[in-house]
Amino acid sequence: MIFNPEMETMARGEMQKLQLQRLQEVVRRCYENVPFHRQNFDRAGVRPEDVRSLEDLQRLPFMKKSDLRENYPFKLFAVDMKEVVRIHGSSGTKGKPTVVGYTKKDIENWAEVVARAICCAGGRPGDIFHNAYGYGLFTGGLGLHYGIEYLGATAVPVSGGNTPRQITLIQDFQPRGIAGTPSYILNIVEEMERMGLNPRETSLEYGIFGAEPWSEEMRAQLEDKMGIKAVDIYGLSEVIGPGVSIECHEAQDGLHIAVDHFLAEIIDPATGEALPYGQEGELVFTSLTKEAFPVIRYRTGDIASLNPETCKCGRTTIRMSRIKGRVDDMLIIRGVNVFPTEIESVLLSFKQLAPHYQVVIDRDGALDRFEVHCELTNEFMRGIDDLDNSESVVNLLKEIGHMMKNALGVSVQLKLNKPNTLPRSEGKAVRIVDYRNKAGAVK
Ligand code: DLL
Repeated sequence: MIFNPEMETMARGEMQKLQLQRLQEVVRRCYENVPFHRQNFDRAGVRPEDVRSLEDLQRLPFMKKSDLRENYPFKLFAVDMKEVVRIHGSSGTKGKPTVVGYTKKDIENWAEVVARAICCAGGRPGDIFHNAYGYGLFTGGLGLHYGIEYLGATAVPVSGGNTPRQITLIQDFQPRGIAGTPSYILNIVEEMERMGLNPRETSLEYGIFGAEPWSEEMRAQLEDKMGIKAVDIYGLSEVIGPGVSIECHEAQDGLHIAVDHFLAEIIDPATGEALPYGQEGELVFTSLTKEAFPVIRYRTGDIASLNPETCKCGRTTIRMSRIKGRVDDMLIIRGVNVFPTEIESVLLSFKQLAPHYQVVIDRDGALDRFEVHCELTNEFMRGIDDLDNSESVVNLLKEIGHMMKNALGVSVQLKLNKPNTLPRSEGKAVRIVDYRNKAGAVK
């Protein structure tokens, strides 16, 4: 089911006309109402009337996360505070949180794009929907929640954590759909297995997973263990929250962007130059309809590429690839660029390993030392008393090391741990632990 066929299947030329009209309006509103934007435009020597075509977008200056911090909390809002009905933000692990605001209309648009997203994933009105995203300042919980209601489905607002209760509610309420971070959903699956339940035997048919990078191999494991279709949902609070883009259950091949609300570009992160379709680079978004907190050319820090081809599901919307990782999370191991998702792809192709891992970085004299910590499965551990002196462990280490070297182009130090030793997440998983600057620091 396509929730909003008019927007989701509009001919490309028509959509571009609508985008241009909305772009011109948002640029004018930003220039007139937000001193930051006016100064940013003036510095770049452009004025709102210079935007005459979609290509002119490239003349406009970028916005970065630091602009949000410098204008904390409300200085980037483009409407009077009386019109702001909700605030969300990021957790702010690196200093002040970043804060975003919504008008009534923004909340309605957001609910609509999330309703579209749920349909894209295979959901429909009347579904019972288990929402395991955290409720609070984080956009995941409330973002999904309003979309579920807008669709005419039933929201179960369980939030993250208290895993045994989640399992009871799944058994008792019989939901068709579930949402959460892939790492937390795996946690639920593991707990079910520990309780002697078969996660394939629930009522669940589809899962909407995102808010953190994850790999095709992780999808295969989740689909197999749960007997569901798993799709990738993307979004960020600065742009709106979840629902900026999502895969369709028919193709599971790229995430459909809600292009009537969000204009995407890919740029070279080093030079800021726009890159053509198909080429990988940093995703940049311009919000076309947001009232309280519009963004113009916001640099997300996320690495992806764009694909303009019409999808087999019938949607004409531009699709983005799965996020490879964040620019900040790219590891440079002896000169080779490596994203944690690439490490994940290799680890999850070994059935002897559980789908949990962390990359630990430390200083070794003048050099950085990278260690990939992973966990063995209970099945593999049966019959092994001493991890350090087991021939099958030594052989497995060799095999993984070999495959890592082939896939990444560099060898990494591997550390195999006993089952259930690495930390489990209730929200976004911590994949990189960086001890180089501070003891115990987490990236
Ligand atoms: O994570 C919004 C969200 C909630 C998306 C629920 C999907 C589902 P923030 O907390 O602002 O917002 O974090 C945004 O998370 O810039 C990406 O780096 C990362 N991210 C979000 N979705 C994905 C995804 C929410 N599907 C940041 N794949 C973004 C990879 C993702 N990374």
